Amino acid sequence: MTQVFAILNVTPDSFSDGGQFDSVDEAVARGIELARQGADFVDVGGESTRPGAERVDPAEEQERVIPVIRGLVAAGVTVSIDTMNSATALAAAEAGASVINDVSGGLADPDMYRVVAQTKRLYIAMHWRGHSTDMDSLAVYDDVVTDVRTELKARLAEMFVWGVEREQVVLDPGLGFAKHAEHNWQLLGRIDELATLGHPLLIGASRKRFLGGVLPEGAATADRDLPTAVVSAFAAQAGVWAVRVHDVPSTRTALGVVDAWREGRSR
Ligand code: PMM
Repeated sequence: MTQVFAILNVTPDSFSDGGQFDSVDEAVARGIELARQGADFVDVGGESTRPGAERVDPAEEQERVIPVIRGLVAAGVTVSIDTMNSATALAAAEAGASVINDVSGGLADPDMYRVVAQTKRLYIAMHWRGHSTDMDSLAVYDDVVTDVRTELKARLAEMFVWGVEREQVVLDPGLGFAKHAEHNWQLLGRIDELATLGHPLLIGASRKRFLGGVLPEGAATADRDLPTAVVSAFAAQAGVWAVRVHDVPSTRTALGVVDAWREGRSR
């Protein structure tokens, strides 16, 4: 059964839901609602990775996310922390986060693998080539799928040196990170090639710009929830372990279709 990670951005500037939750209570309430809608994990992030976004000081990042994580964990919600800072990952793990979701795959902070090994949390290592400010110039590949696979393999080799266990690691192709639209579609269409690395995979396509390419010109960001849900269904069919989405109900419905299709009946 494909797992659903629901996005809870607690940043003032994130492109799709940022700025909506200006109090801890509201963010916790939203996280609880996401879990009630069927999210298996609520992925809490305090630093925007939107193209061109400025870096956030780790102390400020922790001020944003730690109270929210505590509130969600107290309410029985399974939490993932979306951070590239090892200090934030450690603080989040101590506050009860079960998963460390690192969009830099360990490249942004030389201490990350040590913290992952120490905390023994599940670790999502995403393919990444550089910070948001210079991401576009890094979107150069011979063959995007082969190159992403090779670069993720190098990350795996390095994290194992630091004592991270194989069973801890989930891989993610990093859609939209130093990738143009066609790169994202090729990674999705050939996801089986990344599966050969032998780790569970997570796909984060939700509301990303490349989905606009299948929508009419001028469509709103919220219109991307339909193509997001379709991607969730194809990802599930391809054996992907998890999808990371903004809108949980539409992805739950899509995954319900996949199950019914497979089993010959709905629940
Ligand atoms: N994308 C974003 C943030 N975190 N984490 C993982 N593992 N994979 C992703 O694709 C990913 C991520 C950027 O999107 P957002 O600003 O909508 O959260």
